[in-house]
Amino acid sequence: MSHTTGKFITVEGIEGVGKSTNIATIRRVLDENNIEYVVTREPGGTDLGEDIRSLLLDHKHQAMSDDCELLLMFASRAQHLAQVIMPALQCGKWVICDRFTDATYAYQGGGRGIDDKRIALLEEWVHGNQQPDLTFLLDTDVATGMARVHKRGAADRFESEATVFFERVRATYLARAKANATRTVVIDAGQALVDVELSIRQRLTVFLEHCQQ
Ligand code: Z5A
Repeated sequence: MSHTTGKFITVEGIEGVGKSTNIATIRRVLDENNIEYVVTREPGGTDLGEDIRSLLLDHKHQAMSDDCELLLMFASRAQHLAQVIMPALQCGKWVICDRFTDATYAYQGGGRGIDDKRIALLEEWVHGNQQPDLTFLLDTDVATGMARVHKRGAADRFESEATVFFERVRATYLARAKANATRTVVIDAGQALVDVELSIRQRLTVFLEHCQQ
């Protein structure tokens, strides 16, 4: 989102890769650099978006069609952009967002099989060419991610998908990272947490130096 003063950082990956855990590292680095930021997530991030999130994750809605799921993701995103993301960036704050449109390509595109062209239409409608400035894709094998999540307890509607679904999601994320290499940093999230944190810190420091030039 280059016309704004704040920077937009997204964190992506399959479930259990450590997105929430590692957002704490990003926060620490921004705090050390006296940068004001907001932390938010998708689906969600607003009262309305959190209600949409509940619909999306609830097992009650097993019959939800793939198109309905896709449209709800973008409905939540439209509200999030209008109410949280754009106002923050426009007043110079940075935004750290747990998932954004890369997740839609990965889950609704790769996972569910919706054609990328249809997702691109909604992307263009909802946020045009306004893209994250920096994306951390935390990547590890599906078994590792799932084992971490399953320790936590009851699975939601997405977490109950089969391994093959998450294999497709992961492959789509990696393909998108290659196609968007200027903004995407792939981090090996299978490493010990201390090493993941170090990798993120190093890459974010490089990004900060670049922003100050
Ligand atoms: N979704 C979608 O389909 N389309 C879209 O466009 C968007 C989203 C935006 C909700 O997302 C669902 O929405 C998501 C995709 C879909 N469903 N799935 N699956 P979410 O981000 O809220 O849900 P999630 O991916 O399940 O998040 P999560 O379970 O909270 O995972 P996480 O944030 O990546 O992991 P974590 O909570 O930081 O860590 C999990 C555990 O692993 C925790 O105990 C950590 O201490 C541990 N951990 C983390 N890193 C390590 C390392 N390196 N070593 C050992 N242990 C670790």
